[in-house]
Amino acid sequence: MYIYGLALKEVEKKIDIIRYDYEYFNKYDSIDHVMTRIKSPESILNKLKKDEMEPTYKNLVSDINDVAGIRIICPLKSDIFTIRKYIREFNDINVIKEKDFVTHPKESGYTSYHMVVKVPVAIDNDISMVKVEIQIRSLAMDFWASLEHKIYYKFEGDAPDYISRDLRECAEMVSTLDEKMLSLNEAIQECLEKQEELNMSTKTKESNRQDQRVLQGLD
Ligand code: 0O2
Repeated sequence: MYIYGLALKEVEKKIDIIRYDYEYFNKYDSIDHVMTRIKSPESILNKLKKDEMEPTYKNLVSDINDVAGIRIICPLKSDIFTIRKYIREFNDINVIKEKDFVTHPKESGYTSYHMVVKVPVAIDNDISMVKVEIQIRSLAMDFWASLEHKIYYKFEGDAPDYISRDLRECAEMVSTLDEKMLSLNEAIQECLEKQEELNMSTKTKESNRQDQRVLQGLD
């Protein structure tokens, strides 16, 4: 678990770089917050059992991709793909698997972008490549997934059909909300650009007027 903890720290450093770089050049913070977790021993054993694997360290390393997990929560849906692009560009991050549940939501309604990466971790003069699962989602997606995880996801009984149907309906509402916020953001950006152009042209007119007054010897 110590090694997975170190791997998480490596990925967190990269996320900090993405955040700093994007904010510096775009004056916009594409990350709302980041959460990390190490999978609990119970959860690891359950997953191995589900996958019909013996509970050995070797199977843990080979079968379980999300012992170390990091979740990046972005303000807008479009930020997810910006962050994915950055992650793919790091030379020392090896992306081994990607699942796009944003474009193709799960049957449950779950949406999120998953990446399994390998990062180099230095231990006792040795470098090991350690797996970390990165989940990238918007604030709205996270709202749905966190609540659904609490109230239903791990429910193993026979839930009445209407519960999963209602949860799927909620996921659709969340998706509509995400699209609406995206288009509102674009509209706001357009307004700001127009305002900026207007300010610039007013400033130019004013400075031309001043130049003319200087030329005419009025100032
Ligand atoms: P927890 O408690 O969050 O850790 P893989 O072996 O990587 O190919 P795997 O592990 O079966 O595939 O998983 P997948 O489909 O990539 O999704 C794994 C994680 O995504 C889950 O981890 C959840 O965190 C999240 N997830 C997937 N489906 C749902 C869903 O329907 N609802 C919610 N709320 N989360 C979901 P764990 O280990 O199951 O749970």
